[in-house]
Amino acid sequence: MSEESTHGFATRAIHAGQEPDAATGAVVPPIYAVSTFKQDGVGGLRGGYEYSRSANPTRTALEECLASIERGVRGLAFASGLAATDTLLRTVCAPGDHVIIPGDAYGGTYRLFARVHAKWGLEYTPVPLGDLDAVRAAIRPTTKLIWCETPTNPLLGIADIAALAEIAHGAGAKLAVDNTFASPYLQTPLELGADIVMHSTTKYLGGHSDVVGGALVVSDAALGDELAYHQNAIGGVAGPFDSWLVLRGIKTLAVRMEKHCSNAAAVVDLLTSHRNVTHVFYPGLPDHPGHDVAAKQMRGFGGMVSFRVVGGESDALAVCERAKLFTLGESLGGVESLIEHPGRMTHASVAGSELEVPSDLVRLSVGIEDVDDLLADLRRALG
Ligand code: P1T
Repeated sequence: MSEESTHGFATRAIHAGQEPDAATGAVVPPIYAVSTFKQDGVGGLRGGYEYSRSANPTRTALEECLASIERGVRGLAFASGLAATDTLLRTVCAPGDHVIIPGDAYGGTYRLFARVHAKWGLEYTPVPLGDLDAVRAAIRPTTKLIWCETPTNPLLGIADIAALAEIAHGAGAKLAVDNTFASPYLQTPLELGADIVMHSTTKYLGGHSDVVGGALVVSDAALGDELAYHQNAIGGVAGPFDSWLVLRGIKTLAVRMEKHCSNAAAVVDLLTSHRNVTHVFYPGLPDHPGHDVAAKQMRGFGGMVSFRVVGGESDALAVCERAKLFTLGESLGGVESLIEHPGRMTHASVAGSELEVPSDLVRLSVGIEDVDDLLADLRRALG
């Protein structure tokens, strides 16, 4: 075991892949804003770099850090979360194959399966992944992948990663986990038996709402090579500036997640006792159906909270519009708190599908501001 792999999470987040620059001693990896690298004679590469779609030193630093914090052997950084998912699907699936997808998931992920890959012959079945019998029943001889999001976006559903890995492997399939909501600080799916972890690094890993990016991390080197081949062949790579921003964000992930979790717990306390709120979705609540599994596989319950309001869709929209400190906007996982209406915003693309979300639902990304200010803003918004 390398010295680095025995280090704690925060140490790896700050140092993995980030030795001081050999030439200058720069403590932070420089932004290599360059497309091509001088060769010392044909094929004479210095340090393996040839062309920045194939590899770029700033991206390599991020990819090594991602592998370390997710406890994998290979990390790959993409231009967005959806670019990462697309590359994964094109690597492990072919026309005629079948994928099990969650009954609740990010709308754009569903759209990628239903409107893009379905056209190319990839079949999919939405299944509530908390129901393991339903997952077993949905397996077909052609099932190549179980695609899992836990916690789910936006209903904070929980799936048992270890149990799903066992089902997938028993069927000769792979388990991929979208770990965006939890972040590797709270959950490391590869250690629970998953084959692939995917991130929208736009969210907690970047952490400051200033970059769009994606990642894949795997525990099997051969699968890592296949994904890297497709990453280069398809081309949806993270650029050097974006890689640098995500790498900088990761350095503070541990302290940010602690505050996201404690602020979210206070917000959940307020919401559960508020007369205008009919239901609160948060895996930290003891009566959440996935609470025990979440407590087993997560090291905290995260900063995402959803709730339903008494007055239906019009009230949900009004709450979103009255909030001030909670900024009305899509995305999540940044230091600033966000509020949104999934039915009309992030999940508009699942309207009319099995994944449709309730119209009276409001989703919060609880940021790391002073909690009293957040609670006052929510009280005012709820009326
Ligand atoms: O936006 P992008 O970086 O391509 O990532 C897509 C994605 C994948 N998985 C999850 C769980 C996500 O939440 C997202 C993006 N989600 C939003 C933009 C949102 O507001 O929910």
